[in-house]
Amino acid sequence: MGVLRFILGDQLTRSISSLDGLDPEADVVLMVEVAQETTYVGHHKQKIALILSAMRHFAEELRAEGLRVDYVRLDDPDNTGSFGGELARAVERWRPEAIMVTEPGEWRVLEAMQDWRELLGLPVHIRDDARFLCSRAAFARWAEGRKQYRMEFFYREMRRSTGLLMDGEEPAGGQWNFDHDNRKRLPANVHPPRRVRFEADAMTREVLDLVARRFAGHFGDLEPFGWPVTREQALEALDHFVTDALPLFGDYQDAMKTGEAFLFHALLSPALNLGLLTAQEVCAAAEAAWKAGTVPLNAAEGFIRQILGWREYVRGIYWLRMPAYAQTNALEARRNLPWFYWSGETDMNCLAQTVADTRRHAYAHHIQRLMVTGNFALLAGVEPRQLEEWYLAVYADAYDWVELPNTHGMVLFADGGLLASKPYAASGAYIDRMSDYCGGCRYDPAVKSGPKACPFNPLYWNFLLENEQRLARNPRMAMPYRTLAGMKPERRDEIRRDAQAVFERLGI
Ligand code: FAD
Ligand code: DLZ
Ligand code: SF4
Repeated sequence: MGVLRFILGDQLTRSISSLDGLDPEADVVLMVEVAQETTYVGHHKQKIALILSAMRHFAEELRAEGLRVDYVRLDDPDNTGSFGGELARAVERWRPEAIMVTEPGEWRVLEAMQDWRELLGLPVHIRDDARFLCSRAAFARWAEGRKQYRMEFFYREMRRSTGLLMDGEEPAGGQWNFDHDNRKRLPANVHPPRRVRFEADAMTREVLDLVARRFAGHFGDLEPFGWPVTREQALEALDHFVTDALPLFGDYQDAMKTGEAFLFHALLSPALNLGLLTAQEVCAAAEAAWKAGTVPLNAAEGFIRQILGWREYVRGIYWLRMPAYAQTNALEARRNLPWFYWSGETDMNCLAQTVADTRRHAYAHHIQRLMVTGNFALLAGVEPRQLEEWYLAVYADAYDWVELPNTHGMVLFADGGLLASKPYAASGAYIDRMSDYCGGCRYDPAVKSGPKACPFNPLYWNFLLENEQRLARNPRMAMPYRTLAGMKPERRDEIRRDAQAVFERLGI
């Protein structure tokens, strides 16, 4: 035969580079469900179901097109459980002249790929992943010679190079960024739209049964399961988002509300990261809606920045800095991850709600991830590796290339400020301003110490105290450190005692 074209579970795009030049007569497409990938972290049940169902649907689409697809299921009795093992078996079956694969989204898998040539005894061609708007090489050129990599500057370059939301050389509306308009609390009379969720067809049903049997001990609820598992469904989800939610996306981007996990967010990251949608088409859809006058500029810009800016930027940082990136621990954080991240059992209402949303949907929106679970772990000094494992496991959209920079850099400042110019540390007042969580909490965000005090308050000041040597000279931290400098030694001791009491209660 010809070439064995190996497609990984998050490469479900017809135009994936590993299929370029495919000869339908001679070549075979290989896809494998393997235990190593389903268990290298304890993925949320919905995440496993999503990936396996989307893989099976994609394989069917390729077959319907007349391609030869060799698909290995997880419960195949001869399944060896690893990419390498399944490739070796497929080479025995097909005797190809070479393997063609698109580079993976994880350093771990890329490292394993380097051994495949020797393992399999034939050429292994690794092609670039062309699904991103900024190639790894272009990002490296942008980063060269810079001391700090600021997303805002990268984003402007990307706006210029793609022409998205540009008016000639100038940004549309005369501003690059409308963040200032995008920090509203959700008023009681504004109701988020009903979201499109997709019924499981027979193929998804079979996968749901498999996951229920095989991964019963994994985190999270398996059902209701409503994620798009085909490109057709993902396009419907995109259309629904642009029509029903995008117009208010900007205004309420940072808001949080009890019982409203989705608000005006896109819910598109699982489909995007699997390859069911491209970044280019999603940005183009938002821009087109703005041009048609159905979406205001602050919403279109706020949304496009997340994808054209943040998504591309974190991917660039990941490949530029791995594997050393994951090893840093700039704030020397060593505490254990509190157990409630897995159990959801905590009397801190914001955390209980966020973990509950996460368990139920394998989803929480960005501000919940950054300012609730992320912020708490930052303030508590949780060891980066433990928090990273949690984020990688619990969200349907989580892959190392995007999860790691967000957790390690944006949330934990473990890279010492490569990605963010200051830690996103906040006390209970921020959560109170942006949500209704505090109203239903036994703690009070306005109380600074004692049994009613919101635990975020002593932890916030304790974080500043613990990191005084490392952070006090950061100009963006000048204000809180001035306040700290004005505190009496007795107040500092009280903060340390209150924070210690929180750690003891949590057993960390
Ligand atoms: P929206 O809020 O509607 O945003 C639109 C799109 O922008 C998203 O679909 C996503 O593709 C992109 N986007 C937004 N913010 C980011 C960002 N910071 N980095 C990369 N892309 C972004 N996103 C993932 O896709 N996978 C992850 O594993 C992941 N882990 C995260 C971990 C932490 C600690 C934090 C703070 C953020 C993480 N994010 C991750 C980013 C962001 O929270 C999710 O992309 C977003 O919540 C997905 O939901 P949505 O599609 O409704 O997004
Ligand atoms: C995440 C995941 C899971 C749960 N299962 C599989 C699988 O069985 N087969 C597969 O090809 N990919 C799976 N994936 C996605 C891979 O982990 C992902 O492709 C790599 O981590 C590279 O990003
Ligand atoms: Fe969270 Fe504190 Fe508000 Fe309770 S009072 S919900 S712990 S921020």
